[in-house]
Amino acid sequence: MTQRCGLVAVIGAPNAGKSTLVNALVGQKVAIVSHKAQTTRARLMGIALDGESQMLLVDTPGIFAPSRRLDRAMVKAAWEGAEDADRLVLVIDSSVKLGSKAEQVMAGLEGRSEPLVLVLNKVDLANKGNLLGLAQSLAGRLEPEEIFMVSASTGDGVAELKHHLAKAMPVGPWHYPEDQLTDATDRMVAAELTREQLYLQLHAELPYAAAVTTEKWEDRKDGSAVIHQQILVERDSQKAIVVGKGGSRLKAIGQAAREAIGDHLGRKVHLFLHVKVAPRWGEDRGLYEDIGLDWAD
Ligand SMILES: Nc1nc2c(ncn2[C@@H]2O[C@H](COP(=O)(O)OP(=O)(O)OP(=O)(O)O)[C@@H](O)[C@H]2O)c(=O)[nH]1
Ligand SMILES: [Mg+2]
Repeated sequence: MTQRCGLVAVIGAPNAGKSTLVNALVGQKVAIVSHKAQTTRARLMGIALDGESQMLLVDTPGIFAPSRRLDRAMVKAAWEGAEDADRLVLVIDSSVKLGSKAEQVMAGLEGRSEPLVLVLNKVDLANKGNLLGLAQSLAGRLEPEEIFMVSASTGDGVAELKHHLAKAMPVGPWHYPEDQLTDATDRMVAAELTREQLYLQLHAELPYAAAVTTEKWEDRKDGSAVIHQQILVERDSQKAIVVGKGGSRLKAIGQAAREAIGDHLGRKVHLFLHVKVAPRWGEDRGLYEDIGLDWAD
């Protein structure tokens, strides 16, 4: 059997469904997903197999106009993740009008030499007439090698996309064992799964002001894991919201995160969350490393 292995960069505006698509291609949840824009922060790789091909799928943060240092680091991670990819997959949310953010990403693609695959996502929500119009206008503009209409949520069209990418990968040995699904460590995935709950359970801007790190991890003889995580927020008032009345919100976040981490690890988890006010966590160099981002000047 001739093995193939290559890098596929998944790029697009915030909320287009990049992480959902990476999970669908991998066949298991490796990247966190929420209805809020800018959920993904660091570059994360999902590893998908199809026949003799191993595809290293780089899930990137949605690319947008950066203001904070954290935002700059996210944009940097997104474009660096796309460097030297064997294929660029541009994900467009076909259920909404093309916005300025999608335009920005397309402008950033100009002059790039990597072959482009266009994915019109969320077809389950899209109007069929608009979809064809969108496909036509983007085909003329971007000249992709192929266009796929998919629903990353329902899985519609995902297998066809996967076969196409698999065939496009260069011949070469697999880089990872066949049962490995991501390059992220369990500590990182565990912190991400807790952060996902902040996005799902807290309103408005709060999740953007928060970070999660795994502080301590102990594997017990009985097979369970004892995990201590810190939730960093910028202000006392935010801490009060995360903790909730009588600790109720933090308890709900902890319960859902514990289940998600347990599912990911396939064993029992004891999760301890601690909320800490760190007004300048966004300027803490060490923390960037913890969450998998390079420092941006
Ligand atoms: N109906 C529908 N919803 C989808 C589809 N794909 C993604 N979504 C939803 O769209 C929202 C954003 O999905 P994500 O995968 O987090 O999007 P993203 O592009 O990774 O976003 P950022 O990480 O913020 O850049 C979530 O609520 C998903 O459940 C789809 O095909 N159909
Ligand atoms: Mg994402």
